[in-house]
Amino acid sequence: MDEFERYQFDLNGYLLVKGALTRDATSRCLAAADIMEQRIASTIDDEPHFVGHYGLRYHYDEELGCSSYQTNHGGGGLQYVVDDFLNADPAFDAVVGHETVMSYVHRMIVGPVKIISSELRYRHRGNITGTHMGGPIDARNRYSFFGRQQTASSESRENAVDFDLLNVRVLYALHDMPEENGALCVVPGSHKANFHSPYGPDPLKEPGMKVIPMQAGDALLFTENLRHGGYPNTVDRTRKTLHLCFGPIWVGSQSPAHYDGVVHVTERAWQRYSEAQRSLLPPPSPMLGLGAGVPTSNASFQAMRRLQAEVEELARRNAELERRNGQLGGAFRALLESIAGAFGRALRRPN
Ligand SMILES: O=C(O)CCC(=O)C(=O)O
Repeated sequence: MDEFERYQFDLNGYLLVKGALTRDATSRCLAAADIMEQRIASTIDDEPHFVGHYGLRYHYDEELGCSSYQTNHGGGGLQYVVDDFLNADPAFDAVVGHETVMSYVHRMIVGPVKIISSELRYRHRGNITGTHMGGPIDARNRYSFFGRQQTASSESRENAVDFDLLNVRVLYALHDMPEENGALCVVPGSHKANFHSPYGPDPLKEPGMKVIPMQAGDALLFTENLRHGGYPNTVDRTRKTLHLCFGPIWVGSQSPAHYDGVVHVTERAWQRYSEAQRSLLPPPSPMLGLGAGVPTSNASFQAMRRLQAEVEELARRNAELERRNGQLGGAFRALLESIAGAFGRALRRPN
């Protein structure tokens, strides 16, 4: 990140890195996304499913190691979001520890970083991503400019950085993405706004909204604090993009599939990764994020279901006991009152 980029990133809240991913890596990722598309579309309503953060209904595909949901923020067209897509195909390994992007990420986050979410998005004709973020938001997404260079206590002074972000989002364009193909849009500078936007979620209704057309292989980095959304896709081509979030190593998952937990890495993907790539991800584990119980197999899914049913039953019994407790308390109070009354009357009775 040179001084021009640093200035622009601080000023606007985003940075467009042209041609970040090689042509070859980009077309391999696009081919993988194309192959997955039909499978995602035809299974998204299937079992097993679980409910993630924000109440999103996910279908877990054990073979791909991905969890998907569909959404429609408006505009009519559908959007499929595939969480943990990195597991699905070796082509995506190119964005795990991608050198060009990591060199920027390391200038924006203090200390060791990791991937806190990975999403493959398919946005169909008519789809809009509602505008969100911007203004005074919680620390996990807030833009923090330290004001003078700082180092992580466990690292050398060479790694001094100006920014102190907990969430840097990187969007890779897998094909050329002009405005009409549903390009990402942002309100430059909104990461420093002191008020929430009163304009609502329709990106077409917000003055100051800037659409960022991209070409295949470009990477757009932005602070999650930046107000952003997806412009309407008005053409037949489905827009396909890869989205990664990076944070300090101690930050929880940003993905609604395992919010505040850890991202899901399959054994197969882990075996493909180099040591440098592994340092950006947690080791494989059953997909039991803290935010939602996510199965890794039908057997564990059934076990999870049983546990959930048990918890629900215990909660029901607890509520019943509390109700009875309340009744008993009432009866006991009534008894005490009647004893006190009888006692009082006895005392007042003339001898
Ligand atoms: O790609 C889009 O349309 C919106 C993406 C987005 O909201 C995000 O990556 O946070």
